Amino acid sequence: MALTFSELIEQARLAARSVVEYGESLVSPTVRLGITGLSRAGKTVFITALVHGLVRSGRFPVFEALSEGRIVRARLSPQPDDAVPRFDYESHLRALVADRVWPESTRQISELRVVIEYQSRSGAMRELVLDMVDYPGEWLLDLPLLSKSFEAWSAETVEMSRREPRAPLAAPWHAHLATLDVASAADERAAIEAARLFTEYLAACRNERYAMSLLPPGRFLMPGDLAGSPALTFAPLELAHDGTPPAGSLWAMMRRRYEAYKEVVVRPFFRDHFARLDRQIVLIDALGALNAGPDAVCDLEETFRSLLDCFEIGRRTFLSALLRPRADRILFAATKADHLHHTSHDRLEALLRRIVERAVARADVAGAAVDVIALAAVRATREAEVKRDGATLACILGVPIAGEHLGYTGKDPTGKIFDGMTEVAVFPGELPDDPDALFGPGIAPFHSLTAATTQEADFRFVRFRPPPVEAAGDGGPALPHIRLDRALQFLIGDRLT
Ligand SMILES: Nc1nc2c(ncn2[C@@H]2O[C@H](COP(=O)(O)OP(=O)(O)O)[C@@H](O)[C@H]2O)c(=O)[nH]1
Ligand SMILES: [Mg+2]
Repeated sequence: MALTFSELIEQARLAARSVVEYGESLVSPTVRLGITGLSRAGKTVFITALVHGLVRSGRFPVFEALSEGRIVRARLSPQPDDAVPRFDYESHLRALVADRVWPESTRQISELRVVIEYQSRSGAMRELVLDMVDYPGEWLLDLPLLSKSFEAWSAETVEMSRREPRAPLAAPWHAHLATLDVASAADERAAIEAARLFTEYLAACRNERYAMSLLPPGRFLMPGDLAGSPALTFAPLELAHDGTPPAGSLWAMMRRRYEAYKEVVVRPFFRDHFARLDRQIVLIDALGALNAGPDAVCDLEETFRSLLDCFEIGRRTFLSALLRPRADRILFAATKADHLHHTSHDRLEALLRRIVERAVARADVAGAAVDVIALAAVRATREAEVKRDGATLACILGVPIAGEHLGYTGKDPTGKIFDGMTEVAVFPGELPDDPDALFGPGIAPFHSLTAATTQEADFRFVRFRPPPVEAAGDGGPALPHIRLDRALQFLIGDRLT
């Protein structure tokens, strides 16, 4: 791929910064860990629980440096980038522990630095600086746009919106699209209306009933500080052919704004954040997709392919210019595993592995170690066996959030509404032994809660309140979790030996 002049400048800049950061990392070894995932995947909860566990020495038996007693202390420290908001650890922790509510959702990038003082295996005292960068997965999924023309993106987006289950959700936008003459004079009102209807279509796909994942451009759903800006006032067009738009036409305007979006939004994100990450964890709410149904699970698979493309783009385009290889470990994590009985945790992991493996087979992530895990950063449930009609069901116990119900009330008038105080036992369903049972043409799709009544659905996932905090020996209160220590070991364990 030939590089343009501005791309060459950018590579030079990246390389220069890389040299500076490399020099700094010799003085104090640093790991920049990216934490990403679509909105509500569990990023905020993950970082809060991870930092809490490090700072207060949580129960992390699989995290070797801690279980071997080599971590002397972990402390928060001022972050390196002044222009990035700080991750509000203290408020999030207070919500979880003191109020037993989930932290408020954030819609921005943020950063937090933890310094880990430890003893190396050889006995020397050392420090590892861990910089955590929390950024929306929606922004990551924009990276493939960098190498896509407006015309190609339009064709692809319109085509996808004509497929089930997206088509009915796209109807109002399609109706408007049909009235547009792409060669006519550029009209700001038409652009605003098209962008509004297109954004509404994306938001409808994202709604938990459908839980679609692959919905670029990411800033349309996660605008950050760009809401209302002209760089976001565009939409795909129905174009008969490739080629050059007539000067002054609607087509020309939309194309210019699409290119502006890439220049002012996507490229700086890539350069200032993504290209600097050493390690990456991608959080996925696979249970949300299961709740929504087979279409959402298939969509998740396509999303993975796109995600891995992003990592590939990162490597192919910039690797040569960098001193040290970036993102040499990538962990895909299915979150909220506490919604399942432990008998299904391995199956959830197998399901994720199955999705990721197909995507890895197509992407070139050579040089990066990729793994998958099913975890719960904060475990909100306990387990219990419940006898019903002579059978024993593997259930979970927890306090559902006030207002939660099993099944959508419209379809299930008997669906009970929870009060937020009472502990209940729920049979969440069992994941199949063979993940293939959930995929593919010719395979009977499973019944989702969205489409079926509570009794018919194969899976029932309700949201629980955070757990009461257990008192731990000396390190203060510890938050229960599932496999958080394994994630930590994979992500930074090798840097603490
Ligand atoms: N039971 C349980 N729920 C979780 C966990 N992590 C996240 N959640 C739920 O998912 C929601 C979104 O999590 P959050 O961390 O804010 O997602 P973000 O948008 O990716 O930062 C929370 O409000 C919780 O309801 C977990 O470990 N266990
Ligand atoms: Mg968040």
